[in-house]
Amino acid sequence: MKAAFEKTSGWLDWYANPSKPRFKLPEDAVDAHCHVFGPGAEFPYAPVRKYTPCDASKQQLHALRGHLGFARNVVVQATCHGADNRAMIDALVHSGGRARGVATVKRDIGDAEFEAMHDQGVRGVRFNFVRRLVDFTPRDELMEIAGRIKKLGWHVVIYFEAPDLPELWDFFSALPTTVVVDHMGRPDVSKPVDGPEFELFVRFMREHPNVWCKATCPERMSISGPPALDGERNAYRDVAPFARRIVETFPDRVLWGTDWPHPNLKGHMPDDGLLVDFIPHIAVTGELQRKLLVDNPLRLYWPEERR
Ligand code: 0GY
Repeated sequence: MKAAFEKTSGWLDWYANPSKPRFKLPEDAVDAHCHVFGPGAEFPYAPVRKYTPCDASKQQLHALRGHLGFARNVVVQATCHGADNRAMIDALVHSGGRARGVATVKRDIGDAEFEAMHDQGVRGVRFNFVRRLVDFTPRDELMEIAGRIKKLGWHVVIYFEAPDLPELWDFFSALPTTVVVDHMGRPDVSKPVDGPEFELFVRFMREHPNVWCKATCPERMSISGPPALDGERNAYRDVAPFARRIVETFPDRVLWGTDWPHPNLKGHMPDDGLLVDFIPHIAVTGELQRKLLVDNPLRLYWPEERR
């Protein structure tokens, strides 16, 4: 197993030998937010990018899936590859049907390319509003893309940070598709879970039944951080109330993913086994876990298999 996780050096490397989670994932669980990087020699990084990752290949992603106990992946295009989706699509087409994807596209994309992507397993596009990751894209361009992907039955994934929600609210409200929010809209977890900032996000979901949310990335938001090296596996406690609130309020519109290989992360690299052990702290019943990990992602990404 060790060789499968062997990594390149350079930028803050992903955690090489993740522990085995104690939490046993339900059968057919989906890691609904993860990435591949390169390998750069085969799939070069975008000439204009905000960070350069170390390589993280499809084989390594597939090995991690098995190690943690997931059955499937949703591979999300990362900004370091820009709108060149080849590495992500390569991971889909070599997954034996166990991966679906979310792409980044530009306005000039042709219908034939959209259709080819659909056949390869893409089911959504990602609009990124995080200023440290991307330059500004005009809203009319994004709205035009959203209108086109609606016809394919795809959804829009949005990534933004909590202070920007008021300004983006109207644009998000006008999106004509299912909309999936990355990482709970990046709340500041030093603020109260029932304070005005997170209340606004909860209201946003409540008022928009087409909006889903990934209860992901505690490692990016946590101030308390991972556990000390004392065998304690209850990590990222300060994020749990936020994720738990979303999972319990909107149980049919939440997803979960590892975010492996954790792009652009400063500070510490999470042990993906520990991240999986975070799940029962945010989805505390078997039914909530099953919705979060199996029913919801299958409904969104593999609707043809709906049981
Ligand atoms: C994430 C988070 C980040 C990066 C990206 O596409 C990306 O580069 O998504 C981040 O830096 O917060 O979702 O993986």
